[in-house]
Order: sequence, then C-alpha cells, then structure tokens
Amino acid sequence: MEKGTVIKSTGKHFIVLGDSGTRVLCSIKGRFRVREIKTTNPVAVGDRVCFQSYGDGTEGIISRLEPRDNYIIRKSSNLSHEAQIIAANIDQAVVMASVINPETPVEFIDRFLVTAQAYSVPAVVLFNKLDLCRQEDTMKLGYYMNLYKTIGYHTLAISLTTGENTGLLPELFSGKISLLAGNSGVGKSTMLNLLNPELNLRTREISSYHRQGKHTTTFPEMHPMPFEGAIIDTPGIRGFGVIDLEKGETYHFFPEIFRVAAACRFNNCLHISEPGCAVISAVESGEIAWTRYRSYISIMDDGDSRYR
Ligand SMILES: Nc1nc2c(ncn2[C@@H]2O[C@H](COP(=O)(O)OP(=O)(O)OP(=O)(O)O)[C@@H](O)[C@H]2O)c(=O)[nH]1
Ligand SMILES: [Mg+2]
Ligand SMILES: [Zn+2]
Repeated sequence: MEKGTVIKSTGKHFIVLGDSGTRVLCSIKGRFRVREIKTTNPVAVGDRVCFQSYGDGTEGIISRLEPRDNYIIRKSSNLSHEAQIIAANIDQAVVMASVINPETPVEFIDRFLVTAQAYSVPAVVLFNKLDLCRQEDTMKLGYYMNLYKTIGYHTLAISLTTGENTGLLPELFSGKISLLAGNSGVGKSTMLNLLNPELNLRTREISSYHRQGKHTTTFPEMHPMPFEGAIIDTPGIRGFGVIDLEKGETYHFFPEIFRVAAACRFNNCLHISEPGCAVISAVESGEIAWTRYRSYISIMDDGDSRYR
C-alpha cells in the first residue's frame, strides 16, 4: 500500500502522484462517503489517498481517502442539490483577473472571494496583462487593486508578456498548495508554463475563442512546481460562488460589509431595504464600494428562494 496525492480527476479515473514520485492511473474500490455533503465525485484533486498499484505499476486502485483539511465545492448544476468538490487540502485560493482582453467581470472576483472566505481559505487577487493597460484601464486596475487591498486581500499586478513583477510569483506560490481560477484567456496556463516550463500547457490566442467562452482546460489539475508547492488549475469562470449560502449569512463573507453590519438597527438585517441599515448608508457614503454591494445583492438573488 502506498500513499499519494490525487493530481487529476476525470470523475471515474484519477491520476495519483505517489509520495515516492510515481504517477499511477487509479480507479476506486468501494464507495467513499463524505458525511456532510452529497457529492458527485468521491475523490477530488488535492485529496490524500492510499492506493495499491498492480501490473507494471502504472495502474492502481484507490482504497482509502485521508480526512480533508478543507475543500471547495460547487453545485453540479442549478437544478441539482448535488455538489462537486473542485479541490481539497488547499492553502490559498488565487483568482487571476484582467481589466482588458478579456475583462474579468468583478462579480466573478467577488463570488470567488466569497467562496474562499466561506471555506476559510486565504485568497489572493492577481491581475495580469499590465502591458495592455492604457489610461482608463490603468485607472480601473488601480481602483480594484486598492479596493481589494483595503478589504484585506493580498493583491498583485503582473504582466506575463513583459515580465513585470513576475519575479514575485515564486514567492507567492512557494510552499503552498494553491487553487488557481480565472476567466478564460486571463493567462493561467501561460503563468503555469512560466513557473514550470516542463508543463508545456496549451495556451490560446484570445481572438480565436474568448467570444465563445470556450476553455482550454477542462478538468481541475494539480501541477507540481520546481519550488516546493503545487498549483491547481481550474477550468475557467464557471462554478464559483454558486454554493448554498444561508441568505442571512451571506454578508459574513464580505469582510467590509460584515464589519459595518454590526451597526445595523436590526440584528437580522439583510442589508437590502431595512430601515436603519448601516450597510446601505456605507454604500451611499462610498465607504463600501458599489460594485461589492452589487455582487452581494446578486448572490442574494441566486436560486429559487428569495432572501430566505
Ligand atoms: N498581452 C498579454 N497577453 C498575455 C499575457 N499573459 C497571457 N497572455 C496571452 O493571453 C492568451 C490566453 O492565455 P492562456 O494562458 O491560454 O489563458 P488561460 O487563462 O489559461 O485560459 P483558459 O485555459 O481558456 O481558461 C494567450 O495568447 C497568452 O499569450 C500578458 O501578460 N499580456
Ligand atoms: Mg488554460
Ligand atoms: Zn443592514
């Protein structure tokens, strides 16, 4: 019996990187159940497992799943109540964004941050494509960098094309298992190739695909790094921020809204239209960013039951 980490999953088959360095294509024996959640995938990228290899050692069977430190899940679809585990045992969640070509919807950044916050995973906002920023884009970038920094998130702006600030990347990722997400075309694969040239991942020209919203990467995959640590590349924009949050609890995961909410007149205030709402006042005075409040309302609007 060997121990290892699941680095790729297609739902039925798993590639396990054994602690001895072997890569084994595994299937599952028996059923694993995660007590608190109903999931479509019993084993996810980042999971620590016990496995037995057979034949020439390139294939094996997973027989045990180690307890998880944490995990991030998404709903499988809007209709189902089943959830898919995107990744397990992660140290930080990095959202890669760009203000231009393609522009990352800020709501995506906010939903990602809420998800990370809900699972108590430290989050980082990483802007790429500094080289493409002209006047207005630079202003926009500065605004969002400052916004997320003020809220308390670690932020960084880079250009993978010119190399600006990319020297800071190994430090950002070293010694950690990081989850990486970002809308299609922001440069996730380009960055992974830079950090680990052996990966040779496919990258694509923006013009050829971003309108169709196609993703080059389809399954989450963990990439070992030449420094200590690994990065889990997740497919594109979909899937984050669709977890089931209690409506009355959603604002807990917007740190700056949570801080202000203590001063609301009613302690069950949902910060939508209640009298004496300190959050609405803070939005009106500009203390809370309008884009953040808009993302909050949008998340509250999710699903079939309103403001439950
Ligand atoms: N100008 C500019 N282009 C960049 C930069 N970083 C990446 N690109 C280009 O952006 C395009 C998309 O990059 P990818 O690395 O494939 O993007 P991705 O995030 O992996 O996209 P998906 O796999 O579809 O989710 C490629 O043509 C890259 O060469 C940058 O800093 N500046
Ligand atoms: Mg990619
Ligand atoms: Zn309120």
